[in-house]
Amino acid sequence: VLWDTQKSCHGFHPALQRLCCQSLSGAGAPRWNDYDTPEEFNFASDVLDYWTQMEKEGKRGPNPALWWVNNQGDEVKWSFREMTDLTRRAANVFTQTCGLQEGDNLALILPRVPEWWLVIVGCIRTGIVFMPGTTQMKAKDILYRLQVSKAKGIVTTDTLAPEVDSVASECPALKIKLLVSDHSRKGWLDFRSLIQSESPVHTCIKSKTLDPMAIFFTSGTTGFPKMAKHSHGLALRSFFPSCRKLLQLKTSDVLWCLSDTGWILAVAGSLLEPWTAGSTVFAHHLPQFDPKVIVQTLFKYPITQCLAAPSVFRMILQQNSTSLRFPTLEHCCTGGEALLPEEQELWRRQTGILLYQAYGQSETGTTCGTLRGMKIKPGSMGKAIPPYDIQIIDDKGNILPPNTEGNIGIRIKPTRPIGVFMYYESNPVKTAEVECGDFYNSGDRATVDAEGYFWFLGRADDVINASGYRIGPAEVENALAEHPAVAESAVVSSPDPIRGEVVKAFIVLTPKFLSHDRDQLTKELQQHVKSVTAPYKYPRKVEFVSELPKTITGKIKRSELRKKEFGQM
Ligand code: BCO
Repeated sequence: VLWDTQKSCHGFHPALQRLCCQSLSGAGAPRWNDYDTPEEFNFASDVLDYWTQMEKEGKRGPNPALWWVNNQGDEVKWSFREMTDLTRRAANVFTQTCGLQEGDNLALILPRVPEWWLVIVGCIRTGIVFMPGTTQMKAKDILYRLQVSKAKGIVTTDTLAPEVDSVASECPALKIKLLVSDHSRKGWLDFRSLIQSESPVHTCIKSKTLDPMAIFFTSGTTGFPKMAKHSHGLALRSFFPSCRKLLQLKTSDVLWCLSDTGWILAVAGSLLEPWTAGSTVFAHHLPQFDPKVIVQTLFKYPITQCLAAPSVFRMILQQNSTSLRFPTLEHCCTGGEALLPEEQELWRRQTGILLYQAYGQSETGTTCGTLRGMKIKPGSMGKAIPPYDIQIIDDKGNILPPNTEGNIGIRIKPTRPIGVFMYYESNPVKTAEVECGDFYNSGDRATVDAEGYFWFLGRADDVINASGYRIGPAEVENALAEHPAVAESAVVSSPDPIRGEVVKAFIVLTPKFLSHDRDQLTKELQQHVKSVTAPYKYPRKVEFVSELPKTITGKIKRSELRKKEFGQM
């Protein structure tokens, strides 16, 4: 069932109206085709404003579109009508006040504050390409992003505004700085007061489905993060019946997605998926992650669905809470890193709720999953979600038989499916590198069984997946290299019972530091990495070595170190 509270497709452009009507025309009638792509699609006008219309017509219940709380007792509840009003104002702030235009890039570095939703939908209304980033970023990370994307604008809070100001002179394209704060700051526009004063009248652009909508930065083995550019098709994909089967959200559902606001999982789980279904998005703004507060929140609020990385569920289980029988929670879904069968079983025993796995990347959104109600095979990330054709491929793009280890490939030829990224912005070389025959090569290793269930094995390259964060070793090695104690370093993944994997640094010390206390030095180097780059990348394990394993050409053999960590040597 596409909509659960009504049977009208009123408000959609003709292409979608046709598709919706097909899906609603009763049993036996052709279902909405996962493979049919309307030429035009815009999430703001076709989805958000649709629910506003439903609210006006009394065809949607009184539950809010956004329910936001923080740990100081503040609460925001916005209906879809208010979301439409506020996001139209945001659109006017961007185009009228700031002079930004369709196709311009806007960096969005906000914690979980209500304005995060206003900025994203405001961008979608205007065709401005939003680029979310984690608030853990430091000046250097921000500088890189602003320079490589030639962003015309940035939206952030007063915590990060000084970091932005410290690098802004090196970013000639940056014209607009918008501050989300109760205070003002010189050189910055006050987003909150502009929202109040701007007009709520705005005409949404008629975006083509394949026009650009967002850029997500994603780490690789070498160099700095790449810019995976997505079209409006990413939002349309949440609309596909196949995709909606993953969570099977209803308008009465309250979905809490705990992913950091810098990642694609947050855009999908805290915005696209729930609002496509007309559900309530729940958000709790915590300055620091605290599993105790997560448990209290699941008891206190009528949350029906929860979406988070496996590390979050592990940390909740570690709490030794007297009870994890949450009164309203019905469905849990996890993705972003591997999950062990015993963890899934423990969650079921403690909560009485199954933990469903999904799989995706910044390049692809959710591509694979155990759909709600589908048989769970513990440890498996489920089956391909149409229209994605996922196969296990070799390095030439040949499809491998079941139960054979290979790369996870998503078919992109002859047709690139909706939802897969367009390309790495300004990087045709990297874009070409991930094309492998008819497939996009994810770089993740897995097998598929005879029933089509996928089993994740690990990365094919040196990328580290620590508690759901994708970390490039070079990013950490570069940060370490800035410290005078480090002659050279090699950064690899290491197993961890809570975070799945953590960053481990093998360090060769400079002669001056050889006699220093190792524990003290470890702490100092960890603190150093936290201070020069986003702290989630810091090496939680450090080992001092006299030399690093190298090839005859002098290249560090990270794979050798990694294998040792995982007991494979
Ligand atoms: O553990 P430590 O205390 O030593 O260090 C932590 C933080 O305390 C610290 N930190 C954070 N902000 C800081 C700071 N230090 C200095 N200044 C700041 N501003 O740095 C360390 C950060 O590590 P963390 O974020 O992993 O730690 P935390 O707080 O324990 O959080 C745990 C998780 C599980 C909540 C967190 O790791 C997380 O959110 N993981 C999930 C990430 C995610 O959403 N991934 C999905 C990506 S999208 C995708 O995969 C595609 C799927 C379709």
